[in-house]
Amino acid sequence: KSEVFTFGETMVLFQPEQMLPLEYIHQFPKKIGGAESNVAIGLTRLGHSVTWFSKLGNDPFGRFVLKSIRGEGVDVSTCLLTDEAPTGLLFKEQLSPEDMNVYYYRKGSAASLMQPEELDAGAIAAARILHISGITPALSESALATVMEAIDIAKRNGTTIVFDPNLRLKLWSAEQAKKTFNEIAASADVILPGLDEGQLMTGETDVEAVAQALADGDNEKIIVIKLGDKGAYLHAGEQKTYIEGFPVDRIVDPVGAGDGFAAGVISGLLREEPLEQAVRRANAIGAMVVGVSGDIEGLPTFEAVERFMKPAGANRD
Ligand code: KDG
Repeated sequence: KSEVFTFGETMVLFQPEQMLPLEYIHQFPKKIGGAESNVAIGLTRLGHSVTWFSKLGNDPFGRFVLKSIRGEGVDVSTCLLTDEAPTGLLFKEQLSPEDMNVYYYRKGSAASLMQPEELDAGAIAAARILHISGITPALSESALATVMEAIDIAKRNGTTIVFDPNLRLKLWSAEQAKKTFNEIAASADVILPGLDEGQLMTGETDVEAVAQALADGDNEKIIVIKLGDKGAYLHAGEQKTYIEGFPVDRIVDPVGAGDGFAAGVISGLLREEPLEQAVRRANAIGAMVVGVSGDIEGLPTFEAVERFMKPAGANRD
């Protein structure tokens, strides 16, 4: 059984190599993109065992997604291929380094048909961590029910729940997201929002007030607010501290940094490291991911991130 269980939708990602409006792009390298599989792959690179579940179309794209994730060492043995609906697709359009648009072709996709009873309850019960992203509940009523079922199973079996809101306003309204995020957050042990997501969830503006509101008086809850290149703010009981980010020379592709960050925090929890160290590594992974094109290509191995975190010159013997 794996240390971590996660599930969601992974799409075939068509990512042009040029910064141009999509109507002028004629060639699309074919990759994969999905927040939860990005986290799963990030974790396998860091040396952990992960099970990822999804429902994919029984089509060439579904088989490509499945083989790619399996090839990264993630356990995909409980995934389902269905003839009922196609695999979702995603196009990225980059107009400047920081300005990335995404176009989804995923409505009614195979993943949106996932059902609570399709989850491997035994794998969630046996895992140390269940990772949930706020994208899955936006896919459909049955996907939302699947998220709630996974949370129930984790709660009954003492599996730690890590929640990354991952707000996607192309999938649902801010009001719908706010309601569901707060429902999930109430059950989560660890919450990893961006500042904008934390603000939406709590109605607070200030970083520290957002964290305080998310913890909601629960001293056991760990809140880590992502602050982009400024790093992150950690709030865990009495521990309240800003943890500085790492400088990024050149942003190539900002998508996927949050997933790398989540993998860093989860890895630290599995290694039972001090939280500050886990968040520092998460910051480092986020900085490494944005320097590389594609969602997963920049995710480092444990050794690579350790090297990256050393001050310049420190790795010379
Ligand atoms: O976090 C990166 C994801 O946004 C990307 O991989 C695509 O899963 C995706 C989504 O639903 O936006």
